[in-house]
Amino acid sequence: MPGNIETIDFQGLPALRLSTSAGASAVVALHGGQVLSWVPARGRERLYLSERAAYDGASPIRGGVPVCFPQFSTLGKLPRHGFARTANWSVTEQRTGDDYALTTLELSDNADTRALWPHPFTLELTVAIEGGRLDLELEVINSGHAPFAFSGALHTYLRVPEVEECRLEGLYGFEYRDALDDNAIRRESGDVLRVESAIDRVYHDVTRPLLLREDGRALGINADGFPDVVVWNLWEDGIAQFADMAPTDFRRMLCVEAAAARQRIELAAGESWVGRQTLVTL
Ligand code: TA6
Repeated sequence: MPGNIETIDFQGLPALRLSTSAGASAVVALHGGQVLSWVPARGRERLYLSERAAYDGASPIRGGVPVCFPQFSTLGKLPRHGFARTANWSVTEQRTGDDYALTTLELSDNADTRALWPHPFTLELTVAIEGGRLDLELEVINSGHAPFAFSGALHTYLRVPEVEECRLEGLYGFEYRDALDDNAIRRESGDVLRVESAIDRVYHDVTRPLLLREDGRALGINADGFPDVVVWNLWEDGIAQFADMAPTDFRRMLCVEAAAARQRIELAAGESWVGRQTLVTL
């Protein structure tokens, strides 16, 4: 049976469910162009999605892979993480084959976005599943007549059985900004990063694939185009400020984000940029 893509109602919001003959699946909401679920072939759910997430069609959905654009976090005057994750995207492509399923969603400037950020643009997010892989590709197109600069991320919430038993490998030697310590700039000295308290770091110019080991499994986390990697877990004290997360949810998630956070990316009129994140079960 070839791959399949169906339109579904996910908690009252329109979404696409992608599935393959090998048993992989993903759910992508049109709200925010947000991947909400990914199950690799012969695997289990690999993305965290809060049971307390809001599906009101206006708020950001807590979990999955929010698209942060044209601003990462509070690095500018826009709402935190920009407006793409709360906008309604449209489906422009759906493709399936014997063992894959792919869809592309699009967001272009409109009166609401221009009121916040006066630039014509188009975003295209392509989501593809095949076997044990999830491929995400974000294309940013400057469709205007003037240059613009943006920051952003694929803000991936990985689902883990117990965050304290996770080991993230590959960040050794990279410089990072510690958002929890007055934005101090440090260098990762360990081969393995373990999360045993709150962490909110932007690792700069990460040129190596990462490996998340947990529960006897490994997940490859590769990025292309995005120069930075953000690692975030808000831990026990921090989670109290999030009404859309259960108090113990910090143990079930770890954000490993493909980001352009340190420096904004400049795009000349008519230019486009592509950033990717690939997750692969090993
Ligand atoms: O990517 C990490 C981060 O910037 C944290 O500082 C925290 O703000 C997190 O994103 C979640 O932001 P949100 O606006 O989704 O609550």
